[in-house]
Amino acid sequence: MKLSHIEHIGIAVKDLPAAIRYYEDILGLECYAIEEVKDQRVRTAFFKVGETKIELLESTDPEGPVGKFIEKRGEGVHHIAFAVEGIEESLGEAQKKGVSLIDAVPRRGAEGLDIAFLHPKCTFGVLTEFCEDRRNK
Ligand code: CMX
Repeated sequence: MKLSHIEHIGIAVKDLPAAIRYYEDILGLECYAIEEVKDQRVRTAFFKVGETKIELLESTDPEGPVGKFIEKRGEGVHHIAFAVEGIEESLGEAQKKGVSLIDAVPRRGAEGLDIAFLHPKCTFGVLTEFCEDRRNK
């Protein structure tokens, strides 16, 4: 499997504008994109820190993955996303080695990336995402 870097860290928040203010006013980062991902029932805000991004996630539906996460566990780190080369092969390899996949087939996520999640029960409690940018390929 080829993981090149941490593409982003997803952070669940209750109030997107308030969280954006923290990242901009206190940490001095710039929010460069806000995007609703209907399929995932979230509104996202992105910041760059070197090669890695911070993705803030505000739920648009209490029954969606982030809505349920906040209800159960409160705000905080929701997932870690690794940039991979060959997302299908990486998923296949993880599955062969006994990891349960949430997405057996990649789907389209924020920023037009192909994304897929591994189940946190098999990844030591950290929801893990693979993503691959194939927009210009
Ligand atoms: N990190 C770690 N553990 C998590 C978790 C997370 N983000 N979300 C849920 N869990 C845990 C729960 O705490 C629960 O543990 P216990 O059984 O010990 O209580 C267990 O997983 C099952 O949780 P649940 O509330 O019953 O939730 P579901 O089974 O309905 O769903 C999950 C859990 C991870 C399968 C689901 O959230 C999912 O499919 N996630 C992938 C998609 C996603 O998260 N999208 C949002 C981000 C999109 C984006 O980045 O654009």
